[in-house]
Amino acid sequence: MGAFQLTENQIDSFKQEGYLVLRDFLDTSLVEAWREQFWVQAGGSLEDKDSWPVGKNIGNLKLTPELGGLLDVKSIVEQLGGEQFNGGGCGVLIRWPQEGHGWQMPETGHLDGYPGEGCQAVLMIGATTYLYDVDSGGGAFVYWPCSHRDAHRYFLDFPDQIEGTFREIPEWDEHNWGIFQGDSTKPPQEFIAKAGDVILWHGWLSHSGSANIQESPRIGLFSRWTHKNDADIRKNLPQELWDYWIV
Ligand SMILES: O=C(O)CCC(=O)C(=O)O
Ligand SMILES: [Fe+2]
Repeated sequence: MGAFQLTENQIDSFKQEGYLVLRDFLDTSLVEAWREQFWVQAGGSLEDKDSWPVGKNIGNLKLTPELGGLLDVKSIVEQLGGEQFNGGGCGVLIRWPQEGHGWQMPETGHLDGYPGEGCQAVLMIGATTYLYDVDSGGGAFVYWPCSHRDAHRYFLDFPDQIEGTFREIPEWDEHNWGIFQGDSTKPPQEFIAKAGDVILWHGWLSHSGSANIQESPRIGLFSRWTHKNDADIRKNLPQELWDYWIV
């Protein structure tokens, strides 16, 4: 059997909404192998809450094989970017339970690709999965459907702000990342998912972490891709949102 490919409908939905959820995408055996590596490197065990390294800096965890290096994931990224996308390196982001806290949907998200938000580059696409099931209020990845189109419009209006100088404009003080949310943006959604479900998200999709008031740690794996010609893209922003893609 060949590597995984998205259907036309899935591609259309990704383009329209800026994200695509792939349920039950990863093998259970892979997720189990990652869990084992996670607890060895982080210290502790899921069963013993007192052993959790909450608040400790557990350094850069490295779970292999990396999410972005999996054949099926690479195959999708190639299907969308035609070998022009670089990356796939994977970060592990943990949201330990904060029981007793209230839960609120975050008010605004952010775009990755700016210092303090991961890599410094125009992000093309991200992929996220969890090592354990995440229910509502369980520290889910939160995203604003269709907001990639508003971010695109924003950058076409203010191309020099692609470098991150939007943080120096007066509107930033009041609206913060909300400046990227316009008429297309839909209300935020939590990525509520089983371990091994995957969400693909466009690099300009506003997103955020959220508080975990459930009992299980939210252990998220994040892979991100930039474009091989990132420097050119900054100088020539895509006039059509999909200019640097092959879909
Ligand atoms: O933890 C999350 O769900 C989101 C994290 C995030 O957006 C980031 O690290 O860029
Ligand atoms: Fe982010």
